[in-house]
Amino acid sequence: MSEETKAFLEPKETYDASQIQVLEGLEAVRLRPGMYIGSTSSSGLHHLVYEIVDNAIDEALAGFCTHITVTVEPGDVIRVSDDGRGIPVDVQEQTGKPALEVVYTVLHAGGKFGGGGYKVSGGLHGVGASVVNALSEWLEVEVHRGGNIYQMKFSRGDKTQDMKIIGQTDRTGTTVRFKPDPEMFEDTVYDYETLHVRMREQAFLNAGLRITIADERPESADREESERRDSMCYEGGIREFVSYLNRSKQPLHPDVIYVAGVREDSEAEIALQWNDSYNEVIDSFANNIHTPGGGMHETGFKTALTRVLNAYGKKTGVLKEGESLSGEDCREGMTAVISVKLVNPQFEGQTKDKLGNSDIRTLVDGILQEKLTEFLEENPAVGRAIMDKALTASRAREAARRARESIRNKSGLESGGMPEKLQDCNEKDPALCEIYIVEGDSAGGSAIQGRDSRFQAILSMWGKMLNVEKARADKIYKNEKLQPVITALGAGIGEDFNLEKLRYHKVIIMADADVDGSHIRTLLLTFFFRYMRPLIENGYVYSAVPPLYKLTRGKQQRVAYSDEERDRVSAEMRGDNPNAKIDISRYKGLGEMSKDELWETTMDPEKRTLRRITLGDAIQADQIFSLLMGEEVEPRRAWIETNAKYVSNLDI
Ligand code: 28F
Repeated sequence: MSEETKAFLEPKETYDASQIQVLEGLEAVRLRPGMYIGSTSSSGLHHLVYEIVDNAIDEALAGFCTHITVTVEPGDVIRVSDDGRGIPVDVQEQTGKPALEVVYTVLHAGGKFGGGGYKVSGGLHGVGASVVNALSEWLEVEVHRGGNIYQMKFSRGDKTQDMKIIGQTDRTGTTVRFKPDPEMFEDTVYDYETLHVRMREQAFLNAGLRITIADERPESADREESERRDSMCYEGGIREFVSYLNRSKQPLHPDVIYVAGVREDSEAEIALQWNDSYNEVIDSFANNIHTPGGGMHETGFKTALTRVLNAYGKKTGVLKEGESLSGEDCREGMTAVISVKLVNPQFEGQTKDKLGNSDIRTLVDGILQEKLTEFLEENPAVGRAIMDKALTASRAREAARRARESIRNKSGLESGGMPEKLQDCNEKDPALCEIYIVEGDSAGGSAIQGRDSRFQAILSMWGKMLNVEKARADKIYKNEKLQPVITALGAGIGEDFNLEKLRYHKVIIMADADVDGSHIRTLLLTFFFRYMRPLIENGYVYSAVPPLYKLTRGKQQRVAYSDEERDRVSAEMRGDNPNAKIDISRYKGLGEMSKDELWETTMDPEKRTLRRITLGDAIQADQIFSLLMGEEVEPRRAWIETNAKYVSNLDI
């Protein structure tokens, strides 16, 4: 052991008060992991990676790191590497320990220490490296700094190897490897696509930073792919983010509009572009943290946008005396990314995904007011295109209002007049009622016979559904396929949507696990997302999970919902008799299940699995939908190609 290493090891022998505190700190993480990473489900598992990457990004924000690499190694071990300055290794006066050790063992002592970066706190974010350490079966960190390579190891948060020098180097940077603790997580398998989406988002938000992600796991039964690798670097930052979000749409003006500004310790940047679709997409971030709940930055953006466009319309004479555009008119077909950086972000709401700092509203409003006005004056052709879009939107909204009114009046007259395709339940209390929206008449038939009619209603849907993307709101309200859904749910639509009138507190989509099934699911989710969003936000939408396999041994029958379960159940049924013949058949669709099978496997509240649809699922469906229905051929072809593999996997 070198003298230098010895010097580092020296103080740790003293078991002082601060060390006791450290132990208590990480113990708390293992006792209540959800408090620190949200959950111990797959989302929490992925969160571990984001925590480590966040630290590397802070080093990039401070101006010292240009490349971050995230690798999924065999066995779902994660390796994250950066080319920053390397975490400091000198012994700290207060603790008597190397800074590196403190970063990995003291709660809330992550890399959030100013130094040019922004303090990121609140919500689940920035809880730091020590939380990842506490929740890892093992973790090792290697720092290249000052010519030396330092290494340190831990297990479940406890140090298993003191920091030592293991070699020499001519570069600087930090590398962390960890294996999430299977004792702490329900599932320890990483999903490459989930990590990819997140890393791409971070690359867009940090212009010029390169993030590489690689999958080194061998291919598995569930995953055909191995050795995937994606390297992302966007010099244009959020401008390119907007182009990316609009990739399957027709833009109404060639260049993405970009405005930015700074005030005191806060800064904001906004990129936006209109396309010929009817929906608005606003993705907002505070300190690189996604805020799907919106908040002050979005409010400032919306108010200023409406004000600027109205003023511009008046000034150019496009808007006549007494005419005005609503906020929604202005945002129809608009895709925007708002990214703000501030010192003390307040994340509010139940899911802590809403920014509460009101001075940010003023900042965003001010920047947009000044810079967008200027932009429109300098780019009259773009201004004209935006005004045309907003005016058409305004007229269509008026037509939709009239159509909606006629729906409202009708349902008032034929009070309770329910659609023909609805087999309602007897119970009337919405909290106790469920509605299954079933694809196909034969599946619908089995569901009607198999259900518990006391509280389960069935609505069959069949045939090709309306293309929600291309249709205007007024057409959607009158559409014959969607009308029964609207009427059966009873809560109205769009601006009229009223959760209190909802007739069922479980809206369950039951569709096959094939291409047609996923098509109908995507359509319905997109429809709910765009026109009944509170339904999803309040957790009322579910997906039924029908089994994939039927296993038969003599008179004994079981079902399995995944390949893994099929193998497990088959082994169980075989028991000690290795020669037993087990017949395994694959369910081709809901339609081929008997009413009893359907009830037992998919509808009986005692036995079934329901998957609650999250806003994230719906946003994804909405994106896939735009891609499938949009004008652009190339992204659509790419999606079908990628998913064809998935589909053929399913059909084996
Ligand atoms: C793979 C994950 O965690 N990278 C990091 C740094 C660099 C510094 C730092 C981090 C200083 C005293 C806490 C270096 N030189 N990648 C990473 N790179 N943290 S985390 O400082 C942390 C504080 O204790 C760093 C000078 N200043 C800061």
